Amino acid sequence: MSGSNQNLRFKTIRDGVPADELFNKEGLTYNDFIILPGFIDFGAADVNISGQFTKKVRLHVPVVSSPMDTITENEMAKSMALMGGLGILHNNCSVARQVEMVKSVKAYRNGFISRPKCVPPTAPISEIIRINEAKGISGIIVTANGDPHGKLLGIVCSKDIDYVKDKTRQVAEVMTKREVMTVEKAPIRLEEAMDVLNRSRHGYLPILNEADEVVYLCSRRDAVRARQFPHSTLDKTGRLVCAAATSTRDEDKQRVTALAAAGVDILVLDSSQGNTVYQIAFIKWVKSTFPHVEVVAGNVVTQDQAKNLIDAGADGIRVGMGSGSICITQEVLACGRPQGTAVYSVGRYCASRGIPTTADGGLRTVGDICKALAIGANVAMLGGMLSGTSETPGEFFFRDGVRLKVYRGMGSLEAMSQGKESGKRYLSENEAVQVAQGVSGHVVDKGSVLKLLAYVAKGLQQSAQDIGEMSFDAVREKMYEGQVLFNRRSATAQNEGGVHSLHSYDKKLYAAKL
Ligand code: CPR
Repeated sequence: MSGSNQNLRFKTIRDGVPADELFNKEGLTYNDFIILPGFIDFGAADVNISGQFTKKVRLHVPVVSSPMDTITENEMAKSMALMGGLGILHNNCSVARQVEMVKSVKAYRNGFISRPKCVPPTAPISEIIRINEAKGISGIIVTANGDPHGKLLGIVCSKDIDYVKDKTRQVAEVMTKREVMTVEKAPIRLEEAMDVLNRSRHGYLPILNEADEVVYLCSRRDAVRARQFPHSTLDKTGRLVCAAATSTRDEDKQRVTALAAAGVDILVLDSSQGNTVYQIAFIKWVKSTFPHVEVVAGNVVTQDQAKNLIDAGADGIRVGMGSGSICITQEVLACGRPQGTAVYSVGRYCASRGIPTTADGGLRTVGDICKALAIGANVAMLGGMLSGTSETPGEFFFRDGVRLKVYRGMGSLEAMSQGKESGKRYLSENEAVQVAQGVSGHVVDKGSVLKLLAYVAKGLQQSAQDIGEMSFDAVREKMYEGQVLFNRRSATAQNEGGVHSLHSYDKKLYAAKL
């Protein structure tokens, strides 16, 4: 439809300014400008909002949760990846704790289980109970030699053994036999296998070779998750993609080695000023030691900073210094950059090098995310917007009848005193005087992040539609061509853009039937 309307889409009367004119004069942030609408000849549902986070990983919903200890632990990381975004596990904790979180994300949803738990037919029922309890697995396959890739004889599920009193009996006596099981032959695509499971009433689907030996196993639990969340961010084997933060000191090499062994896919180097010798050396070390692990480097706010990190091998660049809602960096250190200008400037440079950019910090509304994506970011990183959701770490509490949670900056004295990792982000972990770069505060209960992200995704679709493009990749392409135009907003225009002139009102952001 849109192809036939090219001349209607082309702006011949240019009554706004292109991005380079807007940002090259002064430091602006999201509230300072507005995007002018374009021509619509398609539905909002047709808009593809996906965005590249690293060279290899593309997100269906271009949003990641920040590696902060009040935002992203395993619960948040799972929910974000299920919804098609990504959560970055924070590192203000021991290596063991962060590894445990990575394992929990990677184990949450399996595609093909390549080494399924398995017993020989002579194993006693007590062995099944032991595996069930230790691994939380309800069905265990039985092969002739007890090898995960041996000839399939049957499967034992909890229901087969619940009522058997004598737990020394052999599994061969109680298993569901191969002849009555639903199986599929390899090769089969993951979606097909999940489809068979969704239609069958069985808990597991073994995929066999011609000799009836097990190649993979698929589980119903995973098929249900695949159906509920069709756009999840998955690795090649159908597991959730997992990203984790790290600092860049020598001792962090041990952390990274453990994270890589646990299956981490992406490392996010967490520093408020990433243009350092430490970070450059660390990127080179990770890329040569674990070439399959991608590295998002930062934070930076200038093209020159980004160049050094890209030259060192970064697969993605994180942009933002001093724009976070809990941040006092610009006040204390007088260093940073207004976030709109930072995103535009660094985004433009990174695009010329084929490296995706993440706009990190200062995003308060869906509109801010749209603006970040329209002026050069491929993905948005959220802290404050996700704070107070059920999936964030920490407990809710009541104050004056309001349900609240803690949200704090990683350079707040509270975060730095809890773990020395957070001090490293601000290069001050061993100092006698620690200078706070952020605060700790309280935010209201925002409900589940699953609903919030669905709302963000819908909002992004409608925004791109108003701009007149069917994807944010297209919005950026047109923005660089000067075909997306902007206006600077005066303080009164900003006021006009918000709710005004009412005696009182309720600000409800969305209604979600999920
Ligand atoms: P908001 O989404 O809350 O505006 O910003 C979150 C971002 O703020 C984080 O992703 C991180 O880059 C940054 N940040 C976190 N703690 C900070 C402190 Cl103490 N100081 C400055 N920036 C901070």
